[in-house]
Amino acid sequence: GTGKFFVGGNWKCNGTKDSISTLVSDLNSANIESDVDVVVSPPYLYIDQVKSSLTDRIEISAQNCWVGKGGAYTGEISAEQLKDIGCKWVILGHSERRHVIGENDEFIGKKAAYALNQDIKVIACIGELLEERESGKTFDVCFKQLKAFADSVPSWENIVIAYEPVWAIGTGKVATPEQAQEVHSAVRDWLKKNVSAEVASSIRIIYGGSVNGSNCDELAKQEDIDGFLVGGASLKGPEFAKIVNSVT
Ligand code: G2H
Repeated sequence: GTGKFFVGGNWKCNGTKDSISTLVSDLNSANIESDVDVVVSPPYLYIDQVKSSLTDRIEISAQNCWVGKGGAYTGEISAEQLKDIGCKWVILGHSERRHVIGENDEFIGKKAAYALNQDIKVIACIGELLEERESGKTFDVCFKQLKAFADSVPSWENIVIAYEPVWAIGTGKVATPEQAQEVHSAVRDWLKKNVSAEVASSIRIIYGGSVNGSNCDELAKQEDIDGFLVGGASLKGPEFAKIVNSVT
């Protein structure tokens, strides 16, 4: 890829005030290469704590947001509120929200459009289930998910695409560098045909799914892998820093 290397840490529903304070101080003291964008995504409740203690070198993302303007939506958090608290990014379409919570393509596309309109940048996740891969549907599924974003977003300028094969998430079964590269390259090709050559060549396509300190270097060497979205391994400061520094 051509964009700046991008590494996100998705903390998911993990952490306490104490464990997050330790993680933040590990991140603050880590040596981070200059040529990489780094973002961490704490649970909503801890964003303010992280924002007030973490180095500005690392930006903050939410893991979700409401689909429109805030109001009578019990339990939800709006893009306006994320912006208010200094959060620059939001992860949308993560497989856990698609497959555990039940969000569909259209709803996720609307969320992306609304967040972008509020100046929140989007980490747009796509990826196939194991049975979809095994029945040869990987590209169909990823392209359908991409199309839902394409149909609703005003521009791709503030979007990073995360390819996260569901069978590789939290399972320890990382995609091989070749498997990831194959999909990343197909995604870029889809964007070229369906959006524009400019977007296809400039957008960052990052890989997620059991990335760790031992497999990051091989993955990072692939031509179309522009960074990572890291779950489990992002909860350990030194290991996350190693992944951030796998920029080639
Ligand atoms: C994929 C990834 C981070 P993990 O969900 O988004 O998690 O690295 O734990 O597989």
